[in-house]
Amino acid sequence: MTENQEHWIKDHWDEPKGRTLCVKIKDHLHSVRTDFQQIDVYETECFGRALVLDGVINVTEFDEFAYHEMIVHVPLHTHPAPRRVLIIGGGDGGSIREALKHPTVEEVHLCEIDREVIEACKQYMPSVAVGFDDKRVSVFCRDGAEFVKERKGYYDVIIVDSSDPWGPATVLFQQAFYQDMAGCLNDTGLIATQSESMFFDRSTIHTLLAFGQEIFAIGRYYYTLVPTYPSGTIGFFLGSKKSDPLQPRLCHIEGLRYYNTAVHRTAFSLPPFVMQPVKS
Ligand code: SPD
Repeated sequence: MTENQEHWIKDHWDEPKGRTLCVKIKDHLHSVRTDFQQIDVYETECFGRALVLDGVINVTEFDEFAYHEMIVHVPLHTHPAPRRVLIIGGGDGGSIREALKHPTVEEVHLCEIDREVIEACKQYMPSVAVGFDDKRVSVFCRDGAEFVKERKGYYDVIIVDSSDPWGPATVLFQQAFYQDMAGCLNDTGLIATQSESMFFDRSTIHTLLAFGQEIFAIGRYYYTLVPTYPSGTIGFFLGSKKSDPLQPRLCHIEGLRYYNTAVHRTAFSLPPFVMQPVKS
């Protein structure tokens, strides 16, 4: 690495804390500065293409399935018959792709603040940006925190497929936003939100669980394994008004690579350290 620094992606998320994850670059395919963030797409040496937002790896072709299948199929198999789904963030399209696999789903609304993320992924990551042309999908390039204030009682499932809690995503990790999402769901609705790593971000997880469990009848953290995120794992908060995420519907979707019913149940079994107090 030392001989050729500029040919490595050096993930910025954990760098201030003295750790990072490096991925060797073959080619820099795309670079654009938008009103919201810096967007880059790289061809990497061993993980296929990578979408990098403000210096942070958000998606690689190698392991995105492990993230998108778990952020989508866990809530959609928890709900008895999901019809209306809202995805906040998720401009790469991976969560749309997975949501459309559910036969009960009639509407998928994507609320992505940065249109350029969608455009970059349509052009450079076509295996992820699947489904934008499906007639069930509507795209809103808006601020998700504002969007959820407007649609009371409409959705069965809301998925917050966000980047890390800084820049445009900061507001998506706040209590007021969770309160507004609860208002945007119908009486049996539920949410799943990107909620960071149990190794590196336990105080964020504890905060989200504390207010999430006040707002929702059931609130739990579950996790997946993503080698190209710092610490190799990332998790989600699942907040539900009624359905118990530990009692999923059986999975009848063909061709999934990470999610199945056993993985769904196991993902909620946390090692004891996760809920232990964080030493400052
Ligand atoms: N530390 C990186 C976390 C990135 C989470 N966002 C992924 C978006 C994939 N649709």
